[in-house]
Amino acid sequence: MANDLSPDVLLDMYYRMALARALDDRMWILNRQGRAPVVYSSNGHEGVQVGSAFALDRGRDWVVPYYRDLALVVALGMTPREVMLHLLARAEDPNSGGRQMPAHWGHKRLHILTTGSVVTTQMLHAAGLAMAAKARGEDWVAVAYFGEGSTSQGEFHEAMNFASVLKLPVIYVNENNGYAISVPARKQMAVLDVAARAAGYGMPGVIVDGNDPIKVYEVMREAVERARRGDGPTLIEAKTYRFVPHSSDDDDRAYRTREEVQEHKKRDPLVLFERTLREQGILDDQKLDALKQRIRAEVDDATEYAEKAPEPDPSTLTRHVYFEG
Ligand SMILES: Cc1ncc(C[n+]2csc(CCOP(=O)(O)OP(=O)(O)O)c2C)c(N)n1
Ligand SMILES: [Mg+2]
Repeated sequence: MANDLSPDVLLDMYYRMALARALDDRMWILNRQGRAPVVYSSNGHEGVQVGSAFALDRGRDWVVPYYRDLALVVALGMTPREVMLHLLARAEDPNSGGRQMPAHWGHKRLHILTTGSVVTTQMLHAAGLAMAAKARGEDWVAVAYFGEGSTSQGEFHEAMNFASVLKLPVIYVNENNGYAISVPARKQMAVLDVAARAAGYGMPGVIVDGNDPIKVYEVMREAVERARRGDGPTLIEAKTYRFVPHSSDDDDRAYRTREEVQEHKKRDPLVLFERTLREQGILDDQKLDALKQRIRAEVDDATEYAEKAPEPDPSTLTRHVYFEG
């Protein structure tokens, strides 16, 4: 399968993966300094998130992320300032005006549907969006992202079933990192692959190397085309790994060895992609240095901007909670 990605687009992909990693690193520092309440990372998942986003018509297709999806929202166009405004719950945060807890993404202009804390409900929300596209006769698609732990929950099965029965233009992207917080996948599912579950609903289930953004882009492209054609949903399982604890409140030493983490780091999507781009002559030391400097400046600017930004006015506390004539 050939991809149609130009060198500029490939560089942009790399930039967004690296930017998300740098934002994530900064968020952990802010948390450890007591300046940010909690962090949920995309660290390790950048390949699946950015690769799949680039196969979408960004800004037109609708995306329903989950808390792990920082690199995804960056790929969809969320700026570093917007990310930091959200982390620090500032009034100007486009995600929720500082109302939702960190990593509860949502951006009207970018067509990112607001995130709920109850995992897997986003799969039904995406099915609902896809029903709307179909009812209106419009050719945009909906996408939901979720972890493998979430596939043991009822909503996964309800969403998959009706998406398939109704042939909805929806793509389900599973980010399989092998753990639901401390629970390894083998303790909560009796099959090895999430993709195997697709057969039970009569839709294609595709396994892809989530650490390779190009491979993810290719399978996602095919799933998007299938959905736009009216041929129905696809389940994509991207095998990946998270390199950091579940959140800044978790200690992963309690359930996985350092050796295991180190072993997976050999397949860090950012490092692998850098190598690929160097081999193709798209990236060299000079370009990489310039990119790193640009990212550093953007992360610094975003941090400073968000820290100085005003908090929401307490008198607006109940906005969006109760009806306001
Ligand atoms: C219905 C529900 N049950 C439990 C939780 C608590 N919880 C938050 S994240 C999580 C683990 C989800 O794991 P997975 O789906 O594999 O995603 P990952 O974090 O590994 O990307 C759990 C149990 C929740 N938010 N909602
Ligand atoms: Mg998981």
